[in-house]
Formats: sequence, C-alpha cells, structure tokens
Amino acid sequence: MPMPHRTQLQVIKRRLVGTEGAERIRVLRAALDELPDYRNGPYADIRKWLNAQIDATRVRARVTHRDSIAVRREGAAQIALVGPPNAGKSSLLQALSSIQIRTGDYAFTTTRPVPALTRIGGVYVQLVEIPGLIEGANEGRGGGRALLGVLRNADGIVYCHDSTRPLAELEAVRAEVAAAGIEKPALVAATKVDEAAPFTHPQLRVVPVSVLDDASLDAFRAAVWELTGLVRIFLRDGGDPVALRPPATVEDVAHAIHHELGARCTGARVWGPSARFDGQRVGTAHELADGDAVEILDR
Ligand SMILES: Nc1nc2c(ncn2[C@@H]2O[C@H](COP(=O)(O)OP(=O)(O)OP(=O)(O)O)[C@@H](O)[C@H]2O)c(=O)[nH]1
Ligand SMILES: [Mg+2]
Repeated sequence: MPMPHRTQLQVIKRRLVGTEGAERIRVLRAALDELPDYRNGPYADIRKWLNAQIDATRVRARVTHRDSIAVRREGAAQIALVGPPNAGKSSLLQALSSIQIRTGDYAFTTTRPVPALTRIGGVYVQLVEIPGLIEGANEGRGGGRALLGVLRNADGIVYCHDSTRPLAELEAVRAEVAAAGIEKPALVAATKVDEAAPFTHPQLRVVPVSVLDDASLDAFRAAVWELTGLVRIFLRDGGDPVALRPPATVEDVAHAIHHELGARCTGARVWGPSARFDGQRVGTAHELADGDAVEILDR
C-alpha cells in the first residue's frame, strides 16, 4: 500500500532540505525507487518532478562556485545577518541551526557568506551571515561590493549589533547598505545582552538576544518570522505548514499542496485568526491569516 501522494512528496522534500550534489542525487534516486509505478496521475507527476530535480542538481554541480559568492536560496525566505565584525553573527547562526561554524573573539572570523536553515514554527527560513561589512564596502573594500550583492537578494535584513559597543558602529554599516540603495524590511538584534543592557534604536525594532538564553532565541525566531512577511497555514491532517506570501487564499494553499488539489478545491473549513468561529466553512477565495489551520474540501 503506497503512501498518499501528498504525504510522499512532503516526506521527499523534507529529506532534501539542506542536501546538494551527490548526496541530493542519492536522495532523489532513492525516492524514485520507492515510488509506485503508475504512468499517469499524481505519482507520475512526482516522478517527473524528481527527474527534473536530478537534472537541475547535476547542472548546479557542474558550475564551479569558487569565484562567486552567490548563495543558493533554500527555505521559504532568505534573511541576511549583517553587522560589524565580532558582533556575534556566527554565534547566532550556530545557536539557531545545526551548522558548525567558526566563532571567534576577533574580527573577520567569517570571510564568506554562510547560509544555514532554521526552523520557525515548522517552516524553514534561510539565514545568511554576511561577513563583517565595513565602511567603504561600496568602493569594493574588503570584497564589500560582492557582499552587498548577496544582501540585495535577501528578503530581509537582521542588523546584528554587540550591545556592549557604541551604536555608531552599527550606523556605519547601515550607512553602507543605504548608500548601496538597498532597502529591505529590517530589525536590529541587540546581541550579547547577557553582558550589557539592551538599547533602543530611533528607526528600527530592536530584539535583545543572547546565545546563552533560549527564551531570547525563541523571541528572536518569532521576530525573524515576522520579518519574512509570510503567512503560515497549518493543515488539519498534519504535516508541515505551508508558507505563502500574503494575500493567501484557500485556493493558493490547495495549489501549494498540489496543483491538482488546487483545481479540485471547493473551499475549506478554517480554525484560527481568519475564522469567525472554529471550523468555519469558507470558499476558495477566502483570505487566510498567519497561524490558520485548514481542512481543504475538494470534489
Ligand atoms: N557573552 C556573549 N558572548 C557572545 C554572544 N554571542 C557571541 N559572543 C562572543 O562574541 C565573539 C564574536 O562572535 P562571532 O559569532 O564570531 O561574531 P561574528 O559577528 O560572526 O564575527 P566575524 O565573523 O568575525 O565578523 C565570540 O567570542 C563569541 O563567543 C552572546 O550572546 N553572549
Ligand atoms: Mg562570523
């Protein structure tokens, strides 16, 4: 008895998270082997998708990334961690994900952008540490121009600032980003608050954080989620939530699960912020809110 196709695709996607190259191809091949042999329908769609993924992975493997510092997007959104050297960016990245990265009590421990996935309420968000941006980045100093390019692709920026240091250091970094014409949703992480009092900022939301304090890390994760601007829709029959850019309708969610479901969907029952009462029956055009749970109804 095969798994329901929706579950199967979800399981495969979960196994693929964070994989690349030979490892990714191995996971994709194994998934192909497990797939029931139908020539049409949703399983055939999954097979087509897997084969396309194998091709795309091969192409990526052939391109040498040695001279570029491009960061491949993964997860529902990409958030850049930017700040002066030694601000605690790598430590934050490490505390929020499973990557091992060098942290150090000296400037420029990190010399290339480092991506890591963090899970926020069941959704993966990619955090990318941008090595200490310094004054003059726009003139290409310290490879700054290429780093600003990485920043340009991000969905949002977390400015990391060591709470024990003068705020002018952060403002120098912000000035550099502004001079490059980069405008993104942003917040400030007031790092190392176990060592100093948190501060306020005239324009930006400040989230105090210490890698020694799990509660502060949770609050930081929640703030990062808000920064993505996405909504998370949970499915009543379990599995990971779907992350979508608002406005997100019932039909959008059905489509995100599977395009066939998108076509068959007749509405949903909704629990949560957008529902007037638990289990409210709504149509396909109903707009959902972050944290809603839905049961998709189909023909
Ligand atoms: N007390 C305390 N120390 C921290 C915290 N986060 C980072 N540090 C320390 O701050 C120093 C710098 O941390 P990193 O994470 O390497 O900083 P970074 O911003 O990645 O630095 P570069 O990559 O060199 O630009 C290290 O000695 C860390 O141990 C924190 O929350 N509390
Ligand atoms: Mg670092």
